[in-house]
Amino acid sequence: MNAVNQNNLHPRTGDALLIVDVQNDFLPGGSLAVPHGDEVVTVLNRYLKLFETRTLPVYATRDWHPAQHCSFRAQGGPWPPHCVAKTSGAAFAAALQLPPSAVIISKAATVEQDAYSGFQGTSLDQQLRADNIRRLFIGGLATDYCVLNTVRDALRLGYQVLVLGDAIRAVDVQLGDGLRAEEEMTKLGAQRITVKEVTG
Ligand code: VGL
Ligand code: ZN
Repeated sequence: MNAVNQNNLHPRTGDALLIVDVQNDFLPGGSLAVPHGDEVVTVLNRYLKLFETRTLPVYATRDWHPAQHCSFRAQGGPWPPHCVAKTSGAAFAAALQLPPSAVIISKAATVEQDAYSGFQGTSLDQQLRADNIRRLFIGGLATDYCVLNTVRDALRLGYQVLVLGDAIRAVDVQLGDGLRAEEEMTKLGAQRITVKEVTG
């Protein structure tokens, strides 16, 4: 990676950090634990510091399900109950240093709708447009579900997308799901970056 490319990765006006679903239920010990999900937090905290230093906006999505959500097994869905609104499982990871100014985007908050993408059924696109955001730094959980679908929608909506490769982890229901998701995001036009390339 040459110096010019490194420089282009520095957060600047028009950029936002978009943190996807870093919630207790997706961390080890949670009801839908993503293997090594907790490892994204320290990397995301480094990005949070970079964005805060530059007074650039931070967005954080969260799964915010009702207790009888359609994605839960009791209702015929694929998942154990997780991220029930207002429970500790739905809270952001305690170690994640979200600033008070972070814009919180709640999704899949009605019984009948699931949403893997932070754009689905939310005002995320409108808010990003109002903030004049053109480029998104996207990391969080899980690579093969909410990160993948958020990245797909972001690209479709015309945002430039940098996927934080060392700040995502996969559920891997099927072995290789996470790697396939990363390949798809790259194929669709997202650029995979690591924090070392941004700060180094
Ligand atoms: C997610 C499964 C179910 C995610 C949300 O945040 O990736 N995965 N609900
Ligand atoms: Zn969910």
